[in-house]
Amino acid sequence: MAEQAQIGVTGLAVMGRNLARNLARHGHAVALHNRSQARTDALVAEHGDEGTFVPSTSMQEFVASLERPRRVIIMVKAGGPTDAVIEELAPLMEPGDVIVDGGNALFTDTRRREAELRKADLHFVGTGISGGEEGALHGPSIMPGGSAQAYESLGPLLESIAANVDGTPCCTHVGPDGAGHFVKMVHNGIEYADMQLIGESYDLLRNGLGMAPGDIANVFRQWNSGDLESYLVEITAEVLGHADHDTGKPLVDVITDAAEQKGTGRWTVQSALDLGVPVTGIAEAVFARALSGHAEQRVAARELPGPSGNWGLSNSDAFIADVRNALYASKVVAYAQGFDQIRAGSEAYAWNVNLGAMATIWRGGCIIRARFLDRIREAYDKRGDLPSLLVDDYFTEAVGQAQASWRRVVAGAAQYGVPVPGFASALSYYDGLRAQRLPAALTQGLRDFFGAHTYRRTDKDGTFHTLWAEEGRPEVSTD
Ligand code: NBP
Repeated sequence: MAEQAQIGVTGLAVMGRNLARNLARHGHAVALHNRSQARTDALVAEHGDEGTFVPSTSMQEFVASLERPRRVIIMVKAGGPTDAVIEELAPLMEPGDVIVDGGNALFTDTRRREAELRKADLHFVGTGISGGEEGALHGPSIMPGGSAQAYESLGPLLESIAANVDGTPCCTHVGPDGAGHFVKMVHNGIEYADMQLIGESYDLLRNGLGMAPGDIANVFRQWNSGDLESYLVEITAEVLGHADHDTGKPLVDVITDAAEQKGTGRWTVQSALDLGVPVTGIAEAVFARALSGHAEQRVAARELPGPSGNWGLSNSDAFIADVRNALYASKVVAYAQGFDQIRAGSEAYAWNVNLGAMATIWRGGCIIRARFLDRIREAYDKRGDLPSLLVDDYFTEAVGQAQASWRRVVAGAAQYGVPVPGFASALSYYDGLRAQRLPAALTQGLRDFFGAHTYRRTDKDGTFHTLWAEEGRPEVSTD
């Protein structure tokens, strides 16, 4: 077969199929392959008129249909299937060719695959793609890792199909090897935190104020016109405003209250533990989903004593404003923590990730797209080594203004029995970060007492140990 396709996609389930269509719609000739032929045939039959597709029945035929250097996007189930496809594909490729994994791979797998394929002079580009199936078709946010050389060949193609905000594509070279998948992982972690905080806001308005879902939908609709403007807030209004076709009840009242997870939130927290970055917002969100799924425990605990959750409030406008401010402040904390994790990962793996650029490519196409990402971009553009988003002037002021509301909401939730793990831990993180002195000094004292783990002093250099068992408890220098 003549070499005719500029890029190929193997794996034509929802994501691969839509990505291939997006590429074709942008004028790229796209080679198609799927393990089982039916998906390839269906794509050509249903959408063949959208652009130039070059279908194939085998991997050999697929590779032969690509112009050189070959560019292949793998869009299969992450894990074993990705390895299986690489095993079949790589021997057919030649030095300089580019293999892209667009699935939700664990970044350490991407590092392993990249190192392995580099030995054969193949470029392996682990690429985060966010936006779900709609994003894949109409413009996702794309986070490619891999070599700069691979990006030269691949970048223009990916940028042409990515979402675009103010003339800037939501796609940029993130950094070497696993950087793209790492950033996508943290993106998903932030998505977990954001959804948890939105859920807590809903719960407060529902249980604290006794509002109906349809009325809460209107509140979210209003919030979506200000600082909180974001895809997730927008679709919250849609979900809350939707009535179940069968029963006529609000759909949210018919859906089982046990949230599921595919694992990227958990990966984010596991990585954060390794890196020593306190991503409390993401962790609380992952654990809140886990708690929601523990049906037996929840049934057994339903009669535990405690307040009912109703605050008996008279001024609903003031309360709604408080919840809004608490949501905003907690969101800033969650994003600040996520960006801290990207910086820590970048340092640990020498990726040199530009944090402002990550905020830029998340402004469109992806699930956490939001107006305030512009502010995050500005903050990191102003100061690349910003120690925390919270100390950027804009966010310091915004969170400062939200603070009284935030404290009222968290205190009230504790008093009236509404679970707000996201709001409460975000506020504790904020207070921990700004504390003049932390009880960590006592922790060090205890560690020295029971385990001779030593401590440092505020007034002189070196490490010290108190001889706790000796009379007079003398202190010795351990340097
Ligand atoms: P799935 O994750 O459901 O995977 C189905 C595809 O994998 C099919 O093409 C299937 O081929 C292929 N496949 C499997 Br399963 N095992 C294979 C093997 N051993 N060898 C070759 N092919 C194999 O597809 P998806 O939902 O389109 O997602 C694709 C990737 O994109 C995943 O990694 C996913 O995590 C990621 N992602 C998904 C979303 C989303 O919203 N769905 C968003 C962002 C990223 P077959 O047709 O022959 O069974």
